Amino acid sequence: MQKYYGWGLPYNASVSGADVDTLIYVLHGFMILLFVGWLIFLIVALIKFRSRAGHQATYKANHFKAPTYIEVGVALFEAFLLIGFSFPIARHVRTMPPKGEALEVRVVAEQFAWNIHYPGPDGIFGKSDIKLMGPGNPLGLDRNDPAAKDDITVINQLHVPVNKPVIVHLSSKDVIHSFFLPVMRVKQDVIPGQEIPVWFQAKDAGNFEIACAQLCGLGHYRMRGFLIVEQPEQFAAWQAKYAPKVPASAPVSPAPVAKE
Ligand SMILES: [Cu+2]
Repeated sequence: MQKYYGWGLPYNASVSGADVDTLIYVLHGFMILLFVGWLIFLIVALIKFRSRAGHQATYKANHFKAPTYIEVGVALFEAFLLIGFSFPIARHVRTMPPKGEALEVRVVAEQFAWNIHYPGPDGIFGKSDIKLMGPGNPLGLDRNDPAAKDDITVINQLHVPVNKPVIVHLSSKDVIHSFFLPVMRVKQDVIPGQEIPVWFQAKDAGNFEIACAQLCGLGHYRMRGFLIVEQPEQFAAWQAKYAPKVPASAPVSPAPVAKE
C-alpha cells in the first residue's frame, strides 16, 4: 500500500479525483501567494516604519488606493474559485449516479470496524433488525427475509468493480466515524441515526485503504479496511462465490493480505 503514498497528494484512482486535486492545488497556490504577499508587506512595514530619531508616530490615517484594489481583487478571485471550481465539484460529488447503473452497498461503521453489506445478485438489501445484532451478525441481518438470502456481509473489505459507479450508504452503530478513501478522494462523516450516501467510480484496479478520519475512540488507529477494486469478471466471481451459501455469521471472505 506504500506505493500509493508519498510526497503530495495520494495516488488518484478515481474518475473525478482530478477535479478535486485541481481545486486543492489552486486553493493552496492562492493561499501561498497571499501568505507570501502579506509576509513581504509585514517586513517592509517593519523596516520602513521602525522607530527612529526625528520621526514621530502619527494617528492620522493615510488613505491609499492600491490596498483597496488588491482587497477587491482578492475577494473577486475568491468568488471565482467558489463559483467556478468549488460549486461545480460539490454538485458533481453530491449528485448520485442513476441507481440502475451503480453498485449499491451499505457500510455500517462501528468501534472499530467497517461492516459491509451487499444486496447480492437480486440487488435488494435484506432487512436488518437491531434485535438480531450480535458478535456473529454485526449487521443484524434477518436471514429469514427472502431478500436477505443472497446478501453478502463482510468486515473491513469493500470489493468493487472498476469503471462502475458505486453508491455507498453510510451509517454508524455507535459514534461519529468518517469514511475515508484517500485514493478515491472520498471523505464523509458517518453520523449515528443518519444514512448518508456517497459515491465514487474507480478508474484503476488495486488494493487500497479505507481509513477512519474521525477520532472515534481508543481503537481508532486500527479502524482500517481494504478497498479492493477488481475487474468486473473478478468482482462477479467473488460475488458468486460468497453470495449463495453465505451463513448468518460474518465475516465470510478471507481477509486480504496487506501490501505494505
Ligand atoms: Cu472510526
